[in-house]
Amino acid sequence: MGDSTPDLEAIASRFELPAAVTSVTPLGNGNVNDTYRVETASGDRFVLQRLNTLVFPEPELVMRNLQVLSAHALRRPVPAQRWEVPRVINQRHTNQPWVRADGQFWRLISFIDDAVTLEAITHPHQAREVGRGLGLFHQLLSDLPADQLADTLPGFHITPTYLASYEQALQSTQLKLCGQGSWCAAFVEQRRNLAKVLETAKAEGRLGLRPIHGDPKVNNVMLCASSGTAVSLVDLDTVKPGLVHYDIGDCLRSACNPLGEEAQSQEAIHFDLDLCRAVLEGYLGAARDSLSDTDLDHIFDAARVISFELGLRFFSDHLAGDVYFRTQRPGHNLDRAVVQFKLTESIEAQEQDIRAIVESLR
Ligand code: GN1
Ligand code: MG
Repeated sequence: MGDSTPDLEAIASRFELPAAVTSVTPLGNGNVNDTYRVETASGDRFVLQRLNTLVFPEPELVMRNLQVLSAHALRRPVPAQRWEVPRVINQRHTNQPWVRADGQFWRLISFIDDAVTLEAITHPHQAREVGRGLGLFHQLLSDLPADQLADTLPGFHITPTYLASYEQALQSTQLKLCGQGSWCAAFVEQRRNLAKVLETAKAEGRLGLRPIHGDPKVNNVMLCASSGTAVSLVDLDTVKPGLVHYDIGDCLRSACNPLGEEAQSQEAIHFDLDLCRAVLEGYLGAARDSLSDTDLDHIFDAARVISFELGLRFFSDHLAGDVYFRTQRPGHNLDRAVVQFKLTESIEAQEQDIRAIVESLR
């Protein structure tokens, strides 16, 4: 990322807008990109984002995936209930859906009005809607061939690759492990075999590639401000071919952790079974038709391995000096890793109950 402060209003004004820009203010709290809300004199709102090109080295491909997704959604029948797919806005007088300024990559997308996001879930009703939102998204994309999307982030959610990077980070770190750090290292050591569970199922042909969202955590599901129903999935940078299990696992690890991924009281972290049931009811209610029995067999593994994987990613980044995820304080990524590993432990301790929930919803 460049160090100079960009002129956000000038960048926003280079896109095709209905009226002059009146304000640009920070929006949300993503760990990778920078996001702003743009307001115009006509009262319209948009989302301006600077893509982190260290994470997304080919941002044009990210944009192309977004356009393939929007075009596909437009070809589908209009859903009975409100459901919106964020629209890409082009640069003024061109068909180019991005602006490059000072080596930085910017894009503008439509804003989902009358909708809110949650940082953590406290009630099963919210969990059901978050699950339903992901289910609608998967259902919408279930007839889009995965090869129409580019792989914009090779290795993303390939857990064995993260394990290999972790080993490198562990060997080359300047940090001396003690306390929480030693606990995390021992935690990973005991679970080396877990890392390959989904990749083995893929390699053996038991699970297949489909278009996925890639990052369906709770705060990427927009809920109607008045009714609380899911109306959109946002943050579409990680849309690409993958296993729907990466998404199901990511949604479960995020939605069933009532204390949230930034929790300070790590001893109290737990995976909540009532929320798990609600997420899966919502998800399967919308997407059951697009899943095979084998897909359902791997839901427990998905929740376990994606929680473990995110812990591994945070821990590796801590060891590497916080180069990937944005941090607010020293040790932030280590704390985040502990939260995900505690969540993994809680998932493991409740394996029979989680499998029983999936069975009851088959
Ligand atoms: C990152 O930037 P954000 O918050 O949308 C990350 C996800 C993680 C998430 C954890 C491209 O997403 O994979 O699950 O942080 N995105 C990327 O909060 O690495
Ligand atoms: Mg994201």
